[in-house]
Amino acid sequence: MTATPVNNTTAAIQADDARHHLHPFTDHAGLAAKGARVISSAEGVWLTDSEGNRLLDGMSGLWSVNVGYGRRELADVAHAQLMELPYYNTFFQTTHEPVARLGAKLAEVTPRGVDLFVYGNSGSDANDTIVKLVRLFWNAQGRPRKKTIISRSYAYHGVTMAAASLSGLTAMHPQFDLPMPGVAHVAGPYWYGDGGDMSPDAFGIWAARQVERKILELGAGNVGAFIGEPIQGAGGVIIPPATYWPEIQRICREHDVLLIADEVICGFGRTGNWFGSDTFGITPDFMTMAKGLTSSYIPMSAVGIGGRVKDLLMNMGEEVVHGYTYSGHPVAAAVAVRNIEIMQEEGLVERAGHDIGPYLQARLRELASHPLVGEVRGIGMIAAIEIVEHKPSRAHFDPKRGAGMICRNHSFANGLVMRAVRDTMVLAPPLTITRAEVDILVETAARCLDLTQRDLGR
Ligand code: PXG
Repeated sequence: MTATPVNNTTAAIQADDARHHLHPFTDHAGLAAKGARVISSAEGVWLTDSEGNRLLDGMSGLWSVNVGYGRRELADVAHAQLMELPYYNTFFQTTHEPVARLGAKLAEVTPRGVDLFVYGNSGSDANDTIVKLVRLFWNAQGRPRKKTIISRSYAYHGVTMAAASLSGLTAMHPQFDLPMPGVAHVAGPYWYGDGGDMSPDAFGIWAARQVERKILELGAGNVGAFIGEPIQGAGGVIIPPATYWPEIQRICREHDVLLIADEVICGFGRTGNWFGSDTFGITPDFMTMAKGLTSSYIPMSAVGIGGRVKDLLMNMGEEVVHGYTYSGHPVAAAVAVRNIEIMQEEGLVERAGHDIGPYLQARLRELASHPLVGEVRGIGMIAAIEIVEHKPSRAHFDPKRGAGMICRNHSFANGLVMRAVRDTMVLAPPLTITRAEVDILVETAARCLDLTQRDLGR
């Protein structure tokens, strides 16, 4: 018997995909008409598509393949674990070695005090877990009204009901009757876009005080937690002024509000330290981790818990009625442990903080003199290039002109994956990128800015 031949031409893959696959955040008819780009393989920082084109992945997949593609050790560890114990649950007073080792490994790298972990499969479900634990915590304190969670504009916390509610990208709400009750949003610390005449430091204090104003408006007795990404990633790599996080920390302490640091993008070396909380001096009660936890080789998320919430959970004397079939999946846990070990063995976090990160940032700053570039910002291995029409006033182009999308399209056509958030080009390459590859990235970005300028007729 001969096997049915597989039609794996680009067109055949695109046709199957268009017929049966509803993509995330995608206009289905529009994509079906033009066909999705098919990515076939990857090595290091390079993707190869089904037509044989090579692309430098300036986004690490989705801010997440921190150790780069093609790591045989991660495949080997997954294979070995699949053979040894592909699955067992952690519900009925059982555990297994990979999940136990992962907790110990994570505790080595998370900020001091954060050393209790709950596992899931995505950043979204991890944030939902946190929302439930905030409720559990305040219920256990006999303060059942202290439940509202304050989030910010430009925030991205995921797409499940609670996580989408926490997200501050307002397009995520109307289709789904969100946000759900118990979530309030305030302005995010986007100085370049919203800071007007204020200095960055003054704006940082102003933005933090929006949180305090909201707490006072709702009553501190009704506010359970504040959630923030140390740097807002999907919202456009918004780096808060230096004054912001210390003031947030003070406000949370003063009003007895739990602090949630969503480290899904910032975690695992992205900002040049293990966590964004280290970079900004944040002491979180909860940390959301996903993406870089396994460098996305396999889905996994973790919630890190410290302080009084940890003390409560460790000593409740009753069941915490929560958990997924795949909580602490052994294969994912084994990959996560090895991924963190690789980062430690190769000093990738130090490299992001002190070597390749500063090099990337310095080279990108050269683009600041480009006529279209209002600001280049970034730290470690995360960066943004903000396209503006008028530099002195920081005025953007009319969104209808799609400046960011034009630049993004040139970028893909020129062999670089660089994303557009509104008119801000965002970058987050693997922590393993070489200097020569950074040079290619920056030179391609410069060329794409020129082409964008030409298309905009400037
Ligand atoms: N928190 C943060 C800070 C994130 O960036 C999530 C939570 C949700 O994780 P999951 O695993 O449920 O997707 C994210 C995810 C983009 C983009 O366009 C960013 C994310 C996801 C999809 C697209 O930049 N971040």
